[in-house]
Amino acid sequence: MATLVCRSAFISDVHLGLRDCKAGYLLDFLRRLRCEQLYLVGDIIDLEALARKPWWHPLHSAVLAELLAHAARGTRLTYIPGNHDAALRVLAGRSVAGIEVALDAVHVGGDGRRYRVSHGDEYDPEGQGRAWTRFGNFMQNMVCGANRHFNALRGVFGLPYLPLSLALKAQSARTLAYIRAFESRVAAGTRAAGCDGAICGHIHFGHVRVLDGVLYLNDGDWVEHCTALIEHADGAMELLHWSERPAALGRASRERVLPSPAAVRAFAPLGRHAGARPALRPAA
Ligand SMILES: [Mn+2]
Repeated sequence: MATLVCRSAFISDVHLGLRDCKAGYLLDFLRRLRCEQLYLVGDIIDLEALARKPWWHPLHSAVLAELLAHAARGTRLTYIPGNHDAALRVLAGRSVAGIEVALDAVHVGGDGRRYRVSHGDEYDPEGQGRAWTRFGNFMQNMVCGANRHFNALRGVFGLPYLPLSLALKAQSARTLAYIRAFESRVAAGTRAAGCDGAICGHIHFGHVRVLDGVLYLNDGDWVEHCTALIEHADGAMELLHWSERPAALGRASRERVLPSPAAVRAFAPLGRHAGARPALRPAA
């Protein structure tokens, strides 16, 4: 089994306990991953959904077991709860089964860059956050339902998993406006905090970009897009899509941030960037 060796890795918005969590793909990613530090950037267990409608799958238990196995092997694990697992914030400052729980963290990259790591819901303004949640729930039901049928059909024909909502999100002006505004608020907050970059999740839209002089790195989600952010030994950051066909979606190095051709196709707004570079393969 090919392993993916890196310095650190960031995943968020796994939503264990939600039917649409892509636990199988995440399990494959975690079993191949070998890193020094693994950050769980919020919404890992969807306590909100579980309170509404209790549902669980053995694969979701397997994901938890694999995370504990990482901790047992010596990987440093940091769990930063999000808004769907906010109840776990009371454990901040404690170590649970070898996993450090924190409200946020500062990650120092291999190249010396300082990143503020947080789930990202703190950048949702009160009113807009609620409107987004309502709209998000509507989208969630619509898109995840359609996504499930779409990919079940693709599976019948032997085609690999393809997140349907990427295309839909890129088509929705309202969604894109929300994403852009969120990214701007994160960038402003990061600059004010004196960090070189932000690493977050929350909006289920993985993205690597320079914004107002800081790096905006969103690790995406495992409900639809199956993306993770990994850091190479030299500090380069890379957003990966992980299903039957793993692909690099974007990469940030010390000098510049450039999207891969896959990202240009998948994330329409990135198409403005010139000089896309070839996709990078995960370490074999
Ligand atoms: Mn969230």
